[in-house]
This record gives sequence, structure tokens and C-alpha cells, in this order.
Amino acid sequence: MLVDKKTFKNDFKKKLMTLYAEDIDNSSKLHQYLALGSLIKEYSAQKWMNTNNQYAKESRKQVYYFSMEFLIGRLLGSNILNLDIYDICEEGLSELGINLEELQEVENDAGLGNGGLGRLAACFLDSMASLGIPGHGCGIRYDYGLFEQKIVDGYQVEIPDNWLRDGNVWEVRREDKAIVVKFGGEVIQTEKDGKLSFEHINYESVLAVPYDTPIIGYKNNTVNTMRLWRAETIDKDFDLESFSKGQYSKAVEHKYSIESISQVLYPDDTRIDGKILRLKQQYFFVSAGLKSIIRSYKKTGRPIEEIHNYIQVHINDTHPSIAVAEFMRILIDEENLPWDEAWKMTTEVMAYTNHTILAEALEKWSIELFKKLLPRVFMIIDEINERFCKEVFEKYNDLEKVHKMAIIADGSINMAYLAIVGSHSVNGVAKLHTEILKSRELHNFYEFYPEKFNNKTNGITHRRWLMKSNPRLCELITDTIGTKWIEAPEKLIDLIVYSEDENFKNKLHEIKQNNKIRFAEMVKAKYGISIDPNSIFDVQVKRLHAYKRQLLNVFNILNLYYKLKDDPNLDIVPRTFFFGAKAAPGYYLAKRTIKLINTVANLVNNDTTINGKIKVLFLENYSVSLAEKIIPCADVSEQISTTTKEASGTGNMKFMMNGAITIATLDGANVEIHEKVGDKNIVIFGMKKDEVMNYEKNKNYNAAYYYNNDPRIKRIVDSLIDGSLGVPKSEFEDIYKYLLANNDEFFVLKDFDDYVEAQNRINLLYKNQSKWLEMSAVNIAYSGDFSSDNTIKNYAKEIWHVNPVNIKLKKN
Ligand code: 26V
Repeated sequence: MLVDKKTFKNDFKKKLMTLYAEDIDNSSKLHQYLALGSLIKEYSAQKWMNTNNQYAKESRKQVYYFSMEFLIGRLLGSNILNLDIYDICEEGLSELGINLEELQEVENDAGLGNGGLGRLAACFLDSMASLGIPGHGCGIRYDYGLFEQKIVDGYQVEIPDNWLRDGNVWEVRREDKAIVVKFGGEVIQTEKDGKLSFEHINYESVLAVPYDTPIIGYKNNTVNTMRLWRAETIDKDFDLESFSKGQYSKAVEHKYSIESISQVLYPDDTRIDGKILRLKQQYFFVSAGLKSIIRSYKKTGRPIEEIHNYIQVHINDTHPSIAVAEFMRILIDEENLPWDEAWKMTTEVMAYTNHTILAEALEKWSIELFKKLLPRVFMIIDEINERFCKEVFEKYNDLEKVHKMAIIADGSINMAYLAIVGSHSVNGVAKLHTEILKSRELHNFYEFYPEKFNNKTNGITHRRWLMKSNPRLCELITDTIGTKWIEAPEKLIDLIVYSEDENFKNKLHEIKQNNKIRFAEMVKAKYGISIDPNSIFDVQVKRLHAYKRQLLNVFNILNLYYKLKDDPNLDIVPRTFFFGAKAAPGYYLAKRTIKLINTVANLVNNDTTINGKIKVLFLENYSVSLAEKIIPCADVSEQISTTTKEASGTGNMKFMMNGAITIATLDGANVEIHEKVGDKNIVIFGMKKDEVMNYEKNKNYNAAYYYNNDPRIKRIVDSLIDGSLGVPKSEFEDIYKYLLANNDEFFVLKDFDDYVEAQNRINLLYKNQSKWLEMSAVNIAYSGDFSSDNTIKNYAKEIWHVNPVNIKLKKN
């Protein structure tokens, strides 16, 4: 055992004293949290050091997961859980009069990500450490994470997320490991003994300072590292030249312009705007990350020519795809390797995951902008492109094809193509998504490199999303099937035999009810709204995006509302609809949708004639920590994206694991959830992939048809502009136009009827509690296959070719 209760209590009191010269009675919750965090970090320090030493000593192959986003959330609870001292801490603190759960609430979420992609990276880190796989995160230490959302008068207002205001107990600043990253300047080409060499001059240097956070494995001795880079000026605070000339404001400006690189996470995950600052961010962390990896590899004394046998660099979406060119640059310019050898090594090191097929989000950079910022890297991409185009031409003898597949074409650089050409593996994130990539979006590349393409269905860490977020359900599971599922989540399947056991189902019901009651109390305290814990908790929490179709959900609510107005005695189970969603600050339609949800909430919640049968709640500031609270309460999980548009989804898996019933289109990983649980245990509706693709191909969808022929739709859509929602008529005019004049890009009106019908099925199913609980149990039983442990095992075996390392705990 890491520590016993008595020692823990003493250690904690001592920490509080040494850090703040305070005892428990005189310390704030913040100080208690910080003292506890710092103690927990101390408890993991020995393991962290051992892990690093053992990896180096045994020359283990390491994986570096490069990602612009790590949506970590809070670490206190999960670190304590993974160190296997949860009970000791909870009891010990309680004996000191401190509530561990309350202390966890003090921690600011590390919200360094937009949504699914960043959260996936965080789950992967947890799984790699817990499986003993030598895998580390590499990213940016943003001063500000994803904005905090306030709802003012129904509108979203964005507030900077100053997550570091109270300090960050988990990180270690390692100034001694800083790296210089070079921007701008010119390249001079010289020839010596028939060999070309390139000198980069007049560049601007930026200092990248790493901040390391321990990633603690579950009940093992592995502690991996998440290394995030912060941009600083080399001369510390000022541009000394300007300073000494008395140009003080210029001196400070320089500092700010450099620090701006790691200042804030881009909050728009819907479209690329080609801003130079984002390209700077990308090159900044990629260059710093690769240089530091190569530096530590060289310390082992092995030749650079073998590095590809010892490292893997994973490119999380195209954002870090510049790694392909930067790695080449380092091997060629700094390590003097010939092109062909460097290229072979690069492609063996790099692997790329695609996370979206939405054209707006596929990254392209203008050649002009790129060249100016990164002249030498551009030359390398140009050469990669030349050679690749030649290969394509040799194979097909088809210039049009070459043009279509070129990395550089029509004035811009296609980063996805660079990533594909420069990697040995290209994967999608769910079966359907990978199929679409192969057959459509990346079809040409699939034909050219069939061996590179593979699927890795996403997953979620069951430690955070079940053990930590739903402890009572865990207890029930363990009481029922023992503890094996904790190390091997696929063993949750043993629950299947209990899905018809009334005693088990009653307990399952009681746990869900308790979670709901607690949440209702929180809602009452925070929003002053009473919600009925006996109502169906119907939850849609995710980024706000037209393709995710929060609008469809709202339309069903309005339909129900109008039905209740017409017939207040309508026989439905009371339902509470929860929404949580942040809209990109520049995404106009998404912001209007938030206002619409709040307007409908206002209307419905204050209408006493419907007897409180439905309520609508918009949960402000949806975040990892809020997700951990709402997901265990959900009865119904809304996964209603337009088929083909959601690459995978991971919220769907979290809800399933907590026993919610999914109402879903056959999109992303919903398809695989459906495959596992079968028709009877999920409610599927909506257009299938071929239907959507046909409409898109033939351009023959006609939204107006549904408006004109379905009186329910007409009434709902008209209410957007006729004042019946109690707001000025202009408020939702643009949503109205989007649906009719712009022909409803994501088929909300087309799928409406089927969705309403599916919601009716949910209503009926819920009435049969015994059946409902059986479905819930079946979902939990099959959810183990969606643990990210499973996903990571597949990445390790099939992409990275890396093995777990058994870290020995020896005291130095
Ligand atoms: C895209 C962009 C584009 C412009 C600039 C900023 C920015 C930031 C993030 C993104 C990522 C969009 C892709 C994404 O988040 N995909 C989601 O990945 C999840 C994990 O694989 C998956 O479950 C979701 O279905 C997918 O939408």
C-alpha cells in the first residue's frame, strides 16, 4: 500500500502547514485542495521517476501522442483513484472534518480542448498509463482553455477561462529542458562537395518551456508524462535591444507577441479560418516536441538511424501533421541524413488519425502564409509533394488524378494529405467513419495505399466515466460480478445474466434515482428550478453544431408541448430535457439555437397548464466535470446526428456505460453500440447512410415538402417567426430561413416524423420499468467493449507495435 490512513492524515496536516503555515481549522478549501493535490503528486513522484528511468534504461519504444487539445478535466479524483488510495483519503479527510468530494469541486477543470477530439486524447493517456504502455502526451499549455459559458437572457456569453488563476498543483515546469523554436527568416542554400546544405538565417527565436504533468496508471507503477509547451521570450521578459534603447512599449509588445502563441485555445472546431497564429501554435509545439524527443533518444547513445525502432509519433487529426515535415527537416538538416533514409524513418515513425469528414474542418494552409512563417519547412513539403506526385503519375499516368491528390495544389497545402503520405497508418475512429473515408473522402489515397488504412473505434476510460463518476453503480457491479471488470472492462458482460434479475434491477433503479435526486437538488440550488426526479431524464450534451441536430430535439419538445396544450391529459411519462452545449463564438446559427433552447425552456417551464409534464433545462458551461455529474443521471441518451456526419461520438459510450438508453441514428459508433446491444436495447430512427448520401449526390432533398405536408412541422417552424414563442419575431428568423430558404442542410425536417415516433417508443418502453431496467443492464453489460483500454490495446498492437512495460517499484 502506498500509504496508510494514519500516515496520510499526518502527511496532509504537515503539507498544509509547510505550504501555508495553517492548520485545518484556519485553512480555506482552496488551500486544503492545493495541499492535498501537492501531497498526491508527491506520492506519485517516486513512480514517475522510476518509470522514466526504466523506459530509458531498457530503451523501450515510446509513443508520443501529439495533440493540440487535451481535455483533461479535473485530476484530483482520478489521481487518487488510480493510486488506489481513494478510501484512505476519503476516510482520513473525513476524520479531519473535510469532505473529499467538496475539495474536488475546488479544482478548476483543465479545459484544454474543444470537445470529443481533446477528450479522446485525455482518455487515451489514462488508458496508456493504466495498461503500462510507454505513451506520453505532447501539446500546448494554454494560459486560457475553452471559454467559460454564461447564459445571459438566454444568450451565450463567453468569458475567458483563467484556469491557472489558483496555480496548477499537478504540473512541473522544466526550464532546464526548454527548446528554441525558429520562425520566419530566410533559407540560404549552399553546395559543398556536391552536397546541398541549407542555412536558416534571420529567424525569430521563441523559447518553448515544457510543463510536465504526471499521468498516473491505475493500480500499477506506471506514471507517464503529459508534456505541454509554453511560449516565452528567450531573454525572459523583454526585447532587450528595444529596452536598452528606451523603447519600453516596444520591448513589452515583443514579449506579448511571443507569449500569445500559447495564450489561448482556438474555440472554433467547426471551420478553419487560416489564421497565422494557429499555424504558429502548431509548429511551435510540434517542433519543440520532436526536438525534445530526439534529444532524449540521443542520450541513450543509440545512433539516430535507429530512432524509428524506438519512437512512434501519433498525429491527432491534422493539427500536428506538420510533424512529418519537421521530422524530415531535423533528420536532414541537423542530423545530416540523406533524403531517402530520412523519409523511410519518418513514415515508420508517424501515424495519423482522422476525426472528421466535414469539409469545413479539413485543414489547408495558404502557401504564401506558410512560406513566410516556415520557409525551410515549406521547402521540405514541396519536395515531399514533388516526389509523391511523381509516384502517382507513374502509377496512373493521369494528370487529373495527380492534381486531385497533390499535397500542394491551388495555392494551398492540404494537411490531411501530408499526414497520409508521411505516415505508415491512417485510421478512422469508428467502422462507419473508416468506411466512408475509404470509399469517399480519401478514396484515392485508399487505392494508392490500401495497407495504411485501418479502423480504431474510439473508447472512453471506464475509470473516470464509471468508477469515478458513478461509485454506487460500481459497487453494485462489483457486488454482483466481482472485481474482474475493473482490470478487464469487457468482463462487464457477466452482468448480462442479471439483466433479468429483479433484485439486481431494483438496485440499479435505486442508484439511478439517487443520482437523479442529487442532481435535482443541485439544479434547484443553482438555477432555482424544480425538476421531478421521477421524470425521464433525457440528455443531449455535446458541442452545439448543426449536424448534431439539437434543433431536432427542440422540435420534438415543441411538438410535445403543443400536443399537451391541445390535450393537457395526454398520457406521457413526465420528462425533463437537458441540454448542455457550447457554441463556437463565431458560429451564428449555433448561438441562435442556444437562444431557441432557452426560449422554449422559458415557455414550457412557466406554463402551468401542462401540469409540469415536461421541463427543459439548459445547463450552463458544459464541461468534463459537469459531464461527470449529469451522465450518471441520464435515462435517455440523445445521439441524433445526421447519419454520416458524426465520425464516432464518445458521449454515446459514456451514457451507455452508465445505463442510459440511447435514441440514435445509425451514425458513428452508434452503429457499433447497436450491433452489440441489438435492436431491442436501443431506439434507432432516421435516415440510413445510403439515403443521406443519395440525397447529397442527387441534390434532390426538398425541405419545403415536409413543411407543407406535415402540419406539426408547419406549426413548429412557423412558431419561429410568428411571435408565439414570446420573443420578437426577428429572433429566430435566420433559423427559419436556414430550414426553408437554405433547404435544411442536415435533414431535420426529413427525420422529424421518425424521431417523434422513436420518442414515443421511449415513452412506452419507460412505462414498463422492468423492461427498461433490463435494457439498461444490457447496455452496461456491453459497454466494456467501448473502454479506451480496448481501443489502446489495438493501437499498440496494430499501429505502434509497442508493448507494455512492467515498472518495478524500487525505492532509490
Ligand atoms: C477542428 C478544428 C478546425 C478548425 C480549427 C479548430 C479546430 C479544432 C478542432 C477540430 C476538431 C474537429 C474534429 C473533431 O473534434 N472530431 C470529433 O472527434 C471525436 C473523437 O474522435 C469524435 O468522437 C467525434 O465524432 C468527432 O466529431
